[in-house]
Amino acid sequence: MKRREFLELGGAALLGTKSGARFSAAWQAPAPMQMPSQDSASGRPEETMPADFTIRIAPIALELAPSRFISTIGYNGTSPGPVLRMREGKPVIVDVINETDASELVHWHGLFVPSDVDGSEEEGTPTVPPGDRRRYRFTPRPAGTRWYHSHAMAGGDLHRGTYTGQYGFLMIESGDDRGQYDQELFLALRDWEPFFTDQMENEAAEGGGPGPQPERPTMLDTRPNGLEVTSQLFSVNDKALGAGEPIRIRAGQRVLVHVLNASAIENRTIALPGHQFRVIAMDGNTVPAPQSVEVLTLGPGERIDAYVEMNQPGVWILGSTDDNTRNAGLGVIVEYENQHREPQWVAPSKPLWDYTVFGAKVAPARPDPDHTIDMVFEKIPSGAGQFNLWHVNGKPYPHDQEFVLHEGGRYRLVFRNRTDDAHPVHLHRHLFELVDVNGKSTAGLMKDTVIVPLYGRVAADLTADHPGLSLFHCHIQQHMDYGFKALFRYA
Ligand SMILES: [Cu+2]
Repeated sequence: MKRREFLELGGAALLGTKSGARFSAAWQAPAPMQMPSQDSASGRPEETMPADFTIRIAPIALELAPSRFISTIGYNGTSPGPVLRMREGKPVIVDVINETDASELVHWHGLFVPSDVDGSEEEGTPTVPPGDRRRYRFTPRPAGTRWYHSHAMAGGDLHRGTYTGQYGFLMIESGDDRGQYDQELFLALRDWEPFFTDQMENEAAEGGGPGPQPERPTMLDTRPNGLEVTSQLFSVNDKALGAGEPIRIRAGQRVLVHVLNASAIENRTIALPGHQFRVIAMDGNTVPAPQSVEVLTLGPGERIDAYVEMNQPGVWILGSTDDNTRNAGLGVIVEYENQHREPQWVAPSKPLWDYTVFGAKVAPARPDPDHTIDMVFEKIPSGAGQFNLWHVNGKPYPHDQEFVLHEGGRYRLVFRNRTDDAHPVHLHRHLFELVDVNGKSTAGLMKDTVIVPLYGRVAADLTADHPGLSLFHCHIQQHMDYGFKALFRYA
């Protein structure tokens, strides 16, 4: 779903002019505030119970670049919203206030929480009506880099759901996170002002390269393509490349970066010339074999935690490996102390991403799955002016009684992508363990979202240990809204 028809946005012009905006690493959780609630589960009068966190959903103007404001919806007046820090196992109360004119939902992505607070209407979570508020209580777990975001359907309205600025990092701390680093950075990759297009290009630039394509059909669907969504304006956090303050570092520092692809639209690959990322966790879960790599690829919804050893003094661009995307804003300047020169970009020599290099080197004694669940993804090209449709196993949502889990059972999910696009698929309320990626076996990589390469196949094992409805979907908003989702239920 790549489009190369970029407007002359003036990415180079964005470089060099610096506004006085803060770098966003200093976000803090909002101060608790008091408010009434209809909830009475605690046995205490709710009116006297302050919330631990309050999320106010309201329109904002975001200054992505000097004098370039976009209109969107944010959390607590900003986008990304505040970094929420919760303690694993310590119950929290979160008040969500909806000051928009449409129903909203806040999804806690990567958490094991009950369906009725997970933030998915499909699972039965009540929405927050316009002008109203709702109190959520849950026990945050597991520890790691999670995030929270709107789970509203957008359909043809590109000012809803994950197209807006409604998202933020949610850090769940285990209490023994003894990180050894000098700086901690939160980097969210974003696109803005999405629009419809019927122009398709191949995936190579964003990490969905050709590969073995085990699911490529012998007969390709040649019906005329329909509309999809793209963008020509990007940022890291709330600033386009060059528009915000640089990340300031000193030689010799070790920096912990938390990267989130908060896009509604596309997978991204980023690099920092002269440096490597030592990947220690994916989707917030420690990887068995940390490795140093030149690029990071993340589908919408995915997170990566990595250390960067700052040992190449200079001024660099940390940004998308795709020139058009980077020049249109997807990057941030990294400036070493006492270095004053034009920011440098150097294309990486090995821009390939492979989940399996972080897997266990010795295959563990993994219990065999009790059942295998095949999930075949297909695109229905809809022709001029219509939205493409998406099917799972030849059917639209919700698949009724097709995906039924028995508590305690072990399941192997086999994602078979018979489309010409790489899809970041997400399962709510569970983690799965990658078993096989396009024929490469692996172990020990626990994830909640995984990119299934174009015409590719990924297998992942799941223990059914979180009863309740669980939504499975592609994290590309338009794909989800037009059929690429399914409900898992428990028997
Ligand atoms: Cu998709």
